[in-house]
Amino acid sequence: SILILGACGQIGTELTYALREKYGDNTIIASDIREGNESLMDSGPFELLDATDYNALEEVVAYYEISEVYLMAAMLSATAEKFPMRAWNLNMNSLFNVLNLAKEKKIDKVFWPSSIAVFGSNTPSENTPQNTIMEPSTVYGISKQSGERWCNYYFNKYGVDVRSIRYPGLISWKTMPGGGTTDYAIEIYHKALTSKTYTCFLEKDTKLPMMFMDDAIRATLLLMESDSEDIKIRSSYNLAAMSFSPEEIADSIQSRIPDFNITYDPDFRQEIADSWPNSIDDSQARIDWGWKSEFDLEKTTAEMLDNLAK
Ligand code: VAH
Repeated sequence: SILILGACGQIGTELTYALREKYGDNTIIASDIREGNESLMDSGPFELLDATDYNALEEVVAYYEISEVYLMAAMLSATAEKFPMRAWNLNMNSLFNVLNLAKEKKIDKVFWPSSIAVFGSNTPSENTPQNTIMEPSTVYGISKQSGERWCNYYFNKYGVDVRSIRYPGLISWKTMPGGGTTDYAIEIYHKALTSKTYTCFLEKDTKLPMMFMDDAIRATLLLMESDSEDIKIRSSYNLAAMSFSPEEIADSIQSRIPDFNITYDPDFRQEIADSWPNSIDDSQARIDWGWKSEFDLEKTTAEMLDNLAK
């Protein structure tokens, strides 16, 4: 069976739903440091679990005969800047726990999310290549870059089947966002429907790589179901769908809600966003395991407004 760590998070929640849909509710064990929303808690087995506690993790893996782990527990970019050592501890020790379980052959396969946050201000910012300069300037980015190096090491040294994707900013409606710099692209839809106005914490021309959650979940399952020998990258794959600025997402909302308006009041997250690329080259993922995005900004706005309006 499959264990999801951080199952109550933005990606974890949707991965849990998708995996339960595909493989059956009782083969997917959701876990997190806290309980999740009702529909998650009602949809199958759940364990309260601290991903940094190796012994507790080992017990759950043995009890449920886990063969695959999706490690979705982490502290994201904005929050990590406020608590650097807590972020490093959570992001890295949870990864070491899962990689070591795989090294000890207690599990067979690992998914671990990286991020466009591994890139820094001197990385080529347009169509950022799979292999390029990476000098991340955020705690979160440093933890993701280091995590990628460890994944690659465990694959090369111990044959651990760990697979990873550098997610862009993810847009979803099933959960509230938590501590990300790209969260403005979620909050803006909620505000468009409730108060028809949004004060954006990034400048209007801050272009960032983004993706609708359905694309991200489909990519994750596609990667995890691919043959191991097709996976040439064991650090983490670039993945892309679209790039837009706050001004552009506001325009796409105004085309459906004409009287929606946006103002800009940048905060500390501007500096984080400025260090990240504008767009990503994901040709290696397309070649190695047939990736192709399906949601552009217009489709994303339609999905977000339709589902949030219900
Ligand atoms: C964050 N949503 O903002 C995450 C993601 C690329 C952004 O890593 O920290």
